[in-house]
Amino acid sequence: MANKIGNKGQLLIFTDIHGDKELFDKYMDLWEVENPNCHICFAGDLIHGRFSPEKDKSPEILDIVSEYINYPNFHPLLGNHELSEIDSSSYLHMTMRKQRAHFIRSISTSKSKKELDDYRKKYFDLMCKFQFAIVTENGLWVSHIGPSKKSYHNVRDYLWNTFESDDNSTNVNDFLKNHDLKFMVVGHTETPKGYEFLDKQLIINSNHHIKGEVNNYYLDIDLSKIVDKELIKKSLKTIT
Ligand SMILES: [Mn+2]
Repeated sequence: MANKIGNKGQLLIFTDIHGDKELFDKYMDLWEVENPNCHICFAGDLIHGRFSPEKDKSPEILDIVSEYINYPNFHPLLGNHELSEIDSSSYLHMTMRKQRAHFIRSISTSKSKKELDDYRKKYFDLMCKFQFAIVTENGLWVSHIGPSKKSYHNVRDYLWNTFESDDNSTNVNDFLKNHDLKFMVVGHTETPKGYEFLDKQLIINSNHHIKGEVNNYYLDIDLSKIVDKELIKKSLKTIT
């Protein structure tokens, strides 16, 4: 369910790429692939372009992810968009029918008709390997969405809560306390600035377009330091 990361080196965190290959490439360039102490995490929603269909490069992104999926310092996490593709029993699978149909179209745009089924299976199997969360030895939890006010019965329910409809600061604090953790980083929710601190939770948007402005935030965290709000604030960076 959650990958564990030690207290050496650095952790890069990005969220909600949504098929933007240009941005994905820029973020990948920041990663030292062969350095086992340089970890990279994509915290959900790599796929399903939100903007124009012709700009959706989800299959090309997954092709690159498949090259690194077995690297111990590469951590793609499930978002609601990946979950809608791989969990046919989930509510997301039904409600995100349009995005799923679009995903098939984007595969058929980049692959030949003959290869379509093979690639659909390849991407399905690949996304099944994505974890729900990562936990670091210095006390950080990273997932696509935080715990919900509603009780959750299984980890799948974890991907339901949204910032807009559910002030969950009590739940976040309880969750962190119960699991002996210090801070939480999530994506999913678009925030006006491109990031938002809610007590011990940071929401970041690494593919952020609002009113013509672009503020793409990510984190570059020193894993040897104690995690607190100050460290997270210092670790917040932006790319244009
Ligand atoms: Mn999401």
